[in-house]
Amino acid sequence: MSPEILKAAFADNLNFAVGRPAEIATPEDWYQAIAFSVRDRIMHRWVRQFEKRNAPDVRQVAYLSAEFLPGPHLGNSLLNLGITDNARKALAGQDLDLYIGLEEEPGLGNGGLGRLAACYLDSLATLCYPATGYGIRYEFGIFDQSIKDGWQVEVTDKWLLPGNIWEIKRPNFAQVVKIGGHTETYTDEHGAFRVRWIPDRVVVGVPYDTPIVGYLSDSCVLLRLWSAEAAQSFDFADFNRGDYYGAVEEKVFSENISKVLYPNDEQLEGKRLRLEQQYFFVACSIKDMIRLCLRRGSTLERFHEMFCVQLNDTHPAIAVAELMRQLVDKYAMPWERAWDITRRTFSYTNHTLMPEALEKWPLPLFGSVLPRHLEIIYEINRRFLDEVRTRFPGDEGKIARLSIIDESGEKYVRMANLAMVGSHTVNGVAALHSELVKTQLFPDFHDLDPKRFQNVTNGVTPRRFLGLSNPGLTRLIDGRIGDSWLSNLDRLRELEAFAGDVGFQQDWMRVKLENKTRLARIIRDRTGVVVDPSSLFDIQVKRIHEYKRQHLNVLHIITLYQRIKHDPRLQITPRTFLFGGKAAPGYFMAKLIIKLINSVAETVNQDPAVRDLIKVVFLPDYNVKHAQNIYPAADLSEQISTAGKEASGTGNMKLSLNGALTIGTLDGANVEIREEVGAENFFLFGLTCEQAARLRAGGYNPGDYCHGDPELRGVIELIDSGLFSHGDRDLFRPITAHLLERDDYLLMADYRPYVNCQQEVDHAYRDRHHWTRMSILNVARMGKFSSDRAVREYADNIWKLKPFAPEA
Ligand code: GFP
Repeated sequence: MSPEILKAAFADNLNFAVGRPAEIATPEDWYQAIAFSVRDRIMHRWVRQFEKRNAPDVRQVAYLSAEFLPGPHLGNSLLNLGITDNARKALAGQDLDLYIGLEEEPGLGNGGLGRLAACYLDSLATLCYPATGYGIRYEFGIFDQSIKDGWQVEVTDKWLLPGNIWEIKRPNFAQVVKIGGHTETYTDEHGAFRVRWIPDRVVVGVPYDTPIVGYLSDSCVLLRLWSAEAAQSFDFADFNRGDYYGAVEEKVFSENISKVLYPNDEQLEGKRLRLEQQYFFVACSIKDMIRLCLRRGSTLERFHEMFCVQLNDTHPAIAVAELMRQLVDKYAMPWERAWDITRRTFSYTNHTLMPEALEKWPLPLFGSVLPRHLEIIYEINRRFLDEVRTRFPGDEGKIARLSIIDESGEKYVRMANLAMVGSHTVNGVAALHSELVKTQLFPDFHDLDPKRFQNVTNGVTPRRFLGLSNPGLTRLIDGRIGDSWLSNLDRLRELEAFAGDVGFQQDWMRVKLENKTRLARIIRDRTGVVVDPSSLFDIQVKRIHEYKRQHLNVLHIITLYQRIKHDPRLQITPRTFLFGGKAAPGYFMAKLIIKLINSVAETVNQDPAVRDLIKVVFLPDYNVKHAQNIYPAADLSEQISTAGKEASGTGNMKLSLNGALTIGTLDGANVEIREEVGAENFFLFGLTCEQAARLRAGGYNPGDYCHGDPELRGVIELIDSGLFSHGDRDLFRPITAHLLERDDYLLMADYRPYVNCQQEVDHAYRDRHHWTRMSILNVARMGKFSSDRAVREYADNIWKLKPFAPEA
């Protein structure tokens, strides 16, 4: 598409869609005009493929996810359409990057899980798989984070306020969803015994569609997000009676369902609205699929041939019972047939081993929101447990563990068990994690049917996370191996040949320095802290959680601080420690860790004795947009979770793909990253998963580690002395006391190996040529971690899905 055509499109859209004369158009107006023009081109592709996508023999994947974190669309869509350069030319002299930067991102996810879903949509589109991502159009996404006096403050994310150009409302495909009430039995006209659900209320789900265009593929997939509306915006009966407030109440009540994204790590028990949210989007999505299936002239007997449905964690697991309800209650299918179709339709991805993240709903709550589903779940469970009993007679323990209903105390519905029973395949998200899913999480299900378990190691899209966010490195790589690697990441291997090339190394270092300089400017503008771009950029960006161990990183920083204070002539490699990440609003320890980071930063950054050898920065409001500036600037990637706790990680992949070396434990996908890049190009430390388990089993006493290590003791004492808290000795006591007394995440045991490993990093960074060689090799060997590879594995091994050829 030539610059001239784009120029005309921008002018047209400024005129007709935005309605502003060019002479007085603001940057926001220009952003809109460009976004509309890009959307037009995406729509053109979308419409052109309509026939192909909807052909009766085309099988589709529906990716059901309560979270999608796509990041801003404009820059990525320009890249994927291959028109960024021409758009720049068309804007002759105007700053495209400024306009791109104005876009609010849809923060419709907490972190890894939602971002993974967005990467998969990018790859599904790029590889021309027919796919729809189904989710919730939260009016308020994940909160914006600001920092006041070192503490996290949550601010409502009003991402829809400026309008959202990328979505199209489709009221004609709206669905009605029932909630609450009771069930009753009746006999139908054929004399068959049937059940119907009489709800307390109904809400309407209205879909908003965002087509996602693939990279140079001409193909699109759809992100269809449901928004809740009242069945009638006004209750006219109430209104006519003069009860205005009563009339709008129903509207407010209904719209609440898609109002806000729940942050992770909060107590969910009793969160009725969250269960309603999950059911709401699942019910709308299943009905939408049924509509499409019937529209294509198929019968529901073939539902599982037309759709494969991926459950992204347990949030959409209620889909199993909902499809059964539709098939049995509404379409009068015999139970056995309906169950066979259901089992062939669903597959389930597990993303966490953390017990508190495995969803379960108190039975009374569940029954009051979804009375019919509870009955269906009882029936699924009864039949399932009968089978188990015949295979393991008398093993009541096994039966209790496998049951969808937890009856060990207060009764719960276990959503993971429902997902397991109702799916043909379950997968973990990294090799180690998938093993732990078999052996620790679901050993009884594994005994029952080992063939059902698979692994699909996560992947990330190289388009957004290298092509878009690191144009300097992209150009450098293109210059050596051509540009086809962006859709065939294995081709990065060809860079190995240049790893020792001094000229290439210098270019590599130059690009890294440019990226660090740019980030240093952002840091200064956003926090006021001045950092030196030539220092080692040591980066930990991810949700704040004790298992991710940001506080282990802090212990190392304080260790260095202590050493510098003790020895005024000490020489160490200058470092900038950068943190980013949100803590769940109700997660006290995570919020205290943020305060600790900021407090240490305040002390260390201002102490002249430190001689600027270390700087500590907490960059507020970590999100996709900021991540895109951070990854390219990283020298060192902190992946230091307690082994066995991080299912996979994807930040580890993005950082390494941008040339950062990893310091990490043998956890999640770190294990595979290390295998790929080579042990000599990875800084490994810490307990393995087995060692951690043995240590715990043998009676772990964290205090012993502290008492036996004077340096560690000094660090803890320094925190407790009030040095970082203006004399307040109690402020951080919950952290230090927990470390000394319980230390669930084994920081004390891993402290010394970590600090020693950091010393190796310090030495290694001094040999810049060798470091750069390792950095090049890291990038060259990251091919495996493309989301294209992951999506192909899902398509081949789980979904049995074929790509379709888009129109030329
Ligand atoms: C979760 C897991 C991560 C994993 C992602 C995607 O992330 O280890 O990489 O899912 O599979 F914890 P969060 O949503 O919890 O960030």
